[in-house]
Amino acid sequence: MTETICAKFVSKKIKKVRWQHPAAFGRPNPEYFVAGSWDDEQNEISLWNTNISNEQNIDPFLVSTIPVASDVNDISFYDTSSFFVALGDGSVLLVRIGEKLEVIHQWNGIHKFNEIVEDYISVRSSSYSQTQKETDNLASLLLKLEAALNYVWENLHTGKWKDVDPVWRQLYSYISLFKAFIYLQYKENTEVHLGSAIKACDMGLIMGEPILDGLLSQIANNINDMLWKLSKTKNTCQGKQKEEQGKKSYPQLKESNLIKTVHLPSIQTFVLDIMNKKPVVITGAMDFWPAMSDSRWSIDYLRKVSGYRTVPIEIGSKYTDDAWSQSLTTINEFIDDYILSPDKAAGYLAQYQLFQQIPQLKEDIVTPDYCFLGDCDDIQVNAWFGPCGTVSPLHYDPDHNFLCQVVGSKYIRLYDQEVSSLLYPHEQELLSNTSQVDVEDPDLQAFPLFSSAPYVEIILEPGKMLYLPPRMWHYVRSLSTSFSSESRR
Ligand SMILES: O=C(O)CCC(=O)C(=O)O
Repeated sequence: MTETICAKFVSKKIKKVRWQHPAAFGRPNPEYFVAGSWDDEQNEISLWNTNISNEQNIDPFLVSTIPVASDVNDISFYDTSSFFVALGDGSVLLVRIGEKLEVIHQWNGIHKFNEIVEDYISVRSSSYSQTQKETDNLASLLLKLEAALNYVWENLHTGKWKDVDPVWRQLYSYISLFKAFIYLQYKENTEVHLGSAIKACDMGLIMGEPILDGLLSQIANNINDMLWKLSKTKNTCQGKQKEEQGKKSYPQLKESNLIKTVHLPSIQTFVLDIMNKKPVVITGAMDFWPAMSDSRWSIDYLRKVSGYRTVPIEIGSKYTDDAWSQSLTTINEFIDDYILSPDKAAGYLAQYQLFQQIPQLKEDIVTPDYCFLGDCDDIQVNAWFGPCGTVSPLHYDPDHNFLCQVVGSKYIRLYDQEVSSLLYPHEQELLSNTSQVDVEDPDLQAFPLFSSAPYVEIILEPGKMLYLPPRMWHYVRSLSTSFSSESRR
C-alpha cells in the first residue's frame, strides 16, 4: 500500500527517482520514505512522511530536503533512524533522519569495490575448466583489485598511521583476501599463483586489520604448507660458517660488570625486588617453551612453517645510519640473502609482530608471567631474527621489556637512565631516545664523557630472558644467527 502511494506520488512530482521506505527494513508501520532523483538537475534527497493516511490519493508530505553533490543512484535504510545514499560520483552517505536530514558520514570511491565484488561473483561461478576468456576475466579483475588496493593505500598513508580510520585497514584486508582468492582460481602455473596468493594474504595482514577470525592467516598458512611440500627447500651449512665467523668477535666481559642472574624468581620476589628497579637475567623461565625443545627453531623449521610468508625487514647495519632502509621479503629470501650470505649487507627482521602474522610460531613461545604484573592492558610480542652482527644502537624504550633468547647469542650492554647526560642522545625529537655513540667503538673526542658512564653487560644465550625496566638504555649486538622473542608492556 505505502509503496503504491510513494510510487504514485514520486512519479507525479519527480521524473526519475530512486526511493525506499522503511518497510523494506522490516518496520510494520513505515512512517517515512526517502527519495532522491537522478539524471536531474537538482541533486537532492528528501524525506517524506507517509503516516498521514493509507489512502492512495493523499500525498505524503515533505519533511526535509538536503542537497547532495551528485545524482542519486540508490537509497537503502541502514536502521530506523538512518539510511545510506549511493551517489553517482561514487561516494556513499550515511544520513540521519530527524526534523532535518543530516549527513553523518561520507565514504568516497566505494563504487570501485561494488564492481569488484560483482566481477568476483561472476568469476567464482564460472566453469571449472578455464577458458581463455575466464583467464582474461581473472587478469582484468586483478587489475581492478590492484587499483582498489592503491586507492586504499593512499588513504592509509595520509597523515599518521595511528590516526588512520580502521575501516581503511579492514578494507585493505578484504581486498587482499579477494586478491588471494583470485590467484587461487587459476588452474595453471601453480607455484607462481600460490606465491602471489600468499603474498596478497600477508600484505593484508601487514597493512590491514584482522578480519573474519584470522582467515588471512589461515589461508596463508595452508598455502605455505602447499608450497613447502612442492619445493622442499633446504640449505643450512652456510649458516654454520657464518655463526663461526661471528664468534670471533665475542667481547671480553668484566666479571664485576655482569648483569645479575636469577633463577626463576617467584612472582613476589619479582614484584618486590626486581620490577621497575633493576635489570636481571632470568634463567629457567623458558625451559618448557616448545621453541626451546630440540632447538626447534632451526632454519629448516622456519622455512617449513613460514618460508613463503612475506615480512618487513630492515636493511643496513643500524637504524641510525643514512643507508638504513626497510623492505618486504619472504622468510626464505631473507634466510638465503641475509642469514646464509655472509657478504651481503646486514638485514634484520627487527621488532616485528611476527607472531600475530604467523600464529603457528606463536604456539612455540610463551609470554612470561612476569609480563602480566601491574597495569597491563597491552602486551606486544615482537620477533628479532637476524644474522651474526646485527646491531641495535644504544637506546631506551618506555616499556617493561622481556628479551627472550631462543636461538644464538647476543652481547648486551645496559646504562641507567641516570647517566643519560653521558650518553649523548640525538637532538632530533624522533631519535631522542637513541645515543649518538658507537658503544663498542666510541669516538671519545666527540663524546668524551661516554667513557665515564658506568654500565653492566651480559652475553644472552639461548634459554635466558633479560628483564629491562622502563627507560633503561640498552645496546645489542648479535654474536651469531639469532632469534629472540620480546614481550613488552
Ligand atoms: O635484540 C635486539 O637487537 C634489540 C632488542 C631491543 O632493542 C629491545 O628489545 O627493545
